[in-house]
Amino acid sequence: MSTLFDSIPGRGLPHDLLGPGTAILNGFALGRETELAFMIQAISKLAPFRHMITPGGFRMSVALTNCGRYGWVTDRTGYRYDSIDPETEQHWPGMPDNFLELARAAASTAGFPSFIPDACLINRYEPGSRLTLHQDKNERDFTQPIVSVSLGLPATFLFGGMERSDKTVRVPLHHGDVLVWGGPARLRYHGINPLKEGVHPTFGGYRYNLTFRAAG
Ligand code: MD6
Ligand code: FE
Repeated sequence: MSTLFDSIPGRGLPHDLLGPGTAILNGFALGRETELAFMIQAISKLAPFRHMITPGGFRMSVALTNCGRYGWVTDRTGYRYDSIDPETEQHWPGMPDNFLELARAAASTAGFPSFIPDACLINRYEPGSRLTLHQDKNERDFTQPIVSVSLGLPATFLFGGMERSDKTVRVPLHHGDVLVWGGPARLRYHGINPLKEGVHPTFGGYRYNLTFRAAG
């Protein structure tokens, strides 16, 4: 299918645009938004979106929930993966088949054919929400990539290096884009600039991000 973005330089170049171990699959999740929206809604009824507290005592501007065997959580004691939702004291909702299939297909396309995620962190951004530069390093096995699906409003992703102070490149992420990174890129710093106001036809005034990991 040809899209508006075919004519924009830099879009549609999946591999290594951001360096070794990364792939931007523009529009990879398009066509699945209705089922993805439905599942996010169903998950959030069992495990509501909430603003967690960082170890430093700050309330995150991003609201989050999880599905799968493990969920990423933060509180005053630190960041970790936990099979129990601290708010409901129940297991996280299971990972829907369509989530798993999407993540595996994207990983495979990017050169990681044996990815089996056991955790899916679901971030919800409202205008002004941001994610400061961080590394994803609470997972047990860094040979496994991370698959990140962007839905709803667009955002600017900041992609840095192995040190927090390294310079960053800005990567526009649109609805349906899937970012895969692993290998030499796995521990690069990254973040999301404050979300701009907008309205998306399926996701309204929000951006959702699904990040799939092999955590446990
Ligand atoms: C986001 N993503 O896109 C935040 N982490 O909302 C992440 O922090 C992230 O997109 C690791 C790998 C891919 C990501
Ligand atoms: Fe991250």
